[in-house]
Amino acid sequence: MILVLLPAYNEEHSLAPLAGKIDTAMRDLGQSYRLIVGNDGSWDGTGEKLKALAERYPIEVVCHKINRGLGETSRDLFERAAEECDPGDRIVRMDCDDTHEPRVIGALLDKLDEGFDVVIASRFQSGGGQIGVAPYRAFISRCANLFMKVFFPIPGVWEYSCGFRAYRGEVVQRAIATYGNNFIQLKGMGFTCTLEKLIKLRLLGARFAEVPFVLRYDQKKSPSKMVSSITTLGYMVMTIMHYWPWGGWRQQYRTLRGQKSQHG
Ligand SMILES: Nc1nc2c(ncn2[C@@H]2O[C@H](COP(=O)(O)OP(=O)(O)O)[C@@H](O)[C@H]2O)c(=O)[nH]1
Ligand SMILES: [Mg+2]
Repeated sequence: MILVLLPAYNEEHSLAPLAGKIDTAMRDLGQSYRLIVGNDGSWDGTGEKLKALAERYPIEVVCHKINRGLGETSRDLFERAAEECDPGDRIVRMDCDDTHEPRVIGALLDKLDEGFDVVIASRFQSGGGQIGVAPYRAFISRCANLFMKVFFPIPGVWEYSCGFRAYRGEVVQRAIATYGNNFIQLKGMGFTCTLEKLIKLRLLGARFAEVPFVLRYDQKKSPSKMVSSITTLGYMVMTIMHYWPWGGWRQQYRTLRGQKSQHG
């Protein structure tokens, strides 16, 4: 079983094409799947669109009446997935804006099967890239990813900011059992949660890999909701929280892992 998590904020135009493409990809792979969509206080036609799509596709909707942001929505989606999945199931998280092509899911799952816990769809692997991204945005994104590579080096990982990833169900369950509400702690910090999940899983000893992926920003049907100021602030706050010498995450969770292994 594959659980596909889709955080959605005003994505009325991309949900139908995306759901159709996910369904085709899953049929091609011979996989059963369920979509869990976080409708985060959308005020366009997202809610009605989801009701109509639920008649054709296996869709569950987690609804926020007011917009709570990507952090809180991701927390709800990952907690729901952890509750619903068996340890051997896989969880895929993608954007809802039709820029993440579902046919990449096959390569993500194949790589998970090689023994990785998290596989990232990466613009920075050979064969990957991006179409339709403005040069300024591409530059900012490259700088942000290099910043993350320097401060949070993870072997095999170059793509930190793209949310299109596959996770082994068991590793997400373990993360939520360990961190509780703090799996995604920086909830009000824009898109920082995408990086925070990687770091928290890294602290648990997860194994990471990437597969090449082309971001199709030329297909984007809604304006970007990325607020670069708050996300940049979030990255800085995260770096401080991680490295803080008196009880920062690195120290705190290293101790926690040590205690767990001592108690078997
Ligand atoms: N639930 C929720 N999802 C959001 C919010 N902001 C953005 N998203 C979703 O998160 C994903 C990433 O946002 P997007 O605008 O595509 O960012 P970009 O691709 O980096 O320009 C999309 O699926 C959005 O619908 C939010 O406030 N709440
Ligand atoms: Mg997007």
